[in-house]
Amino acid sequence: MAKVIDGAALASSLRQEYAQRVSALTRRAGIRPGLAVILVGEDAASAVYVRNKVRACEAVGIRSVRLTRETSISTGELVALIESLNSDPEIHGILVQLPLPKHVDMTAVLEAISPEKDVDGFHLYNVGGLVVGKTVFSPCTPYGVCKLLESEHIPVEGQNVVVVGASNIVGKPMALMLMAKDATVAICHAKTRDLAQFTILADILVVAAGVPGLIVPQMVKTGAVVIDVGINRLSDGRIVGDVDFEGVSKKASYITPVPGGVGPMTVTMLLENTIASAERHTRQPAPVSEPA
Ligand code: L34
Repeated sequence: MAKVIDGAALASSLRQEYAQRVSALTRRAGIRPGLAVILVGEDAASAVYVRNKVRACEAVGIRSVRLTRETSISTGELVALIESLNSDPEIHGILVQLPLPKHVDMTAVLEAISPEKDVDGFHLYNVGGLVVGKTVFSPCTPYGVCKLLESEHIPVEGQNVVVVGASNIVGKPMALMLMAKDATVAICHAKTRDLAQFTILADILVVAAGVPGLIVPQMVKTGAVVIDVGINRLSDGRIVGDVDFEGVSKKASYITPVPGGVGPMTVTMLLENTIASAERHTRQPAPVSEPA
């Protein structure tokens, strides 16, 4: 039976550390990290995620500003809102919750965010940084997955990693981050023929496809580490990932649950990025050691 990786527990222990980092920053530099979260429209899942983010900010002492806008907002109006946040010295992080309504030019919106405040890591500058290994802000979901692997001391170097899903939010940055740790990475997606032929080779299988029940035990190597990034709401109200948790648990060595796995870590990495942004803003590195 696989060990279930408790993302909620790791998230809460990291948040205790972050609360101390926030109070140290306030003591040392008189700065309180500030995050602006922009939520457009009525997407129910987005509303839940944003609520979780705002609550998590409160719990560690980050000031959060939740800006909700109607679905009808134009690209220009969103860009103007972002520009005002770019020049607000009390805001260290700006996040536009995705997905945006179809009529909004997402690329234009993401490029409007100052790269120094882009705590999601979605601006082209930060995407490029990730590609060449000079990351400023790591995208929160794949960053959270890396922290989960580290916390369990799961080696990545030289391992076969298969990422299922090639989105800009999860799949692509995930592949880059694990490549940077010297894994052998394959990315599969909706057009991949015979998915099982790839997944069966994975020592570490990261699934972010948004298809409930996509990964069944026959597709998983015995002893594999299975990270389920999917969050699907079934018609009966249940929330499940992309992996047949019951079945795959019997074959894997580690598995993440949904909920309580990657989701809470996504939120937690946003806190870390926001604090790091505020720390950078002071341009004063923390003292390496206390004077005797
Ligand atoms: N800009 N858009 C932007 N940044 C992001 O990092 C996200 N993502 C994804 C969707 N859009 C985004 C999130 O915030 C997914 N995501 C996210 C955030 C929080 C949780 C899941 C996904 C989360 O809190 N999950 C809980 C359960 C939540 C529930 O009840 O539905 C969990 O335990 O998995």
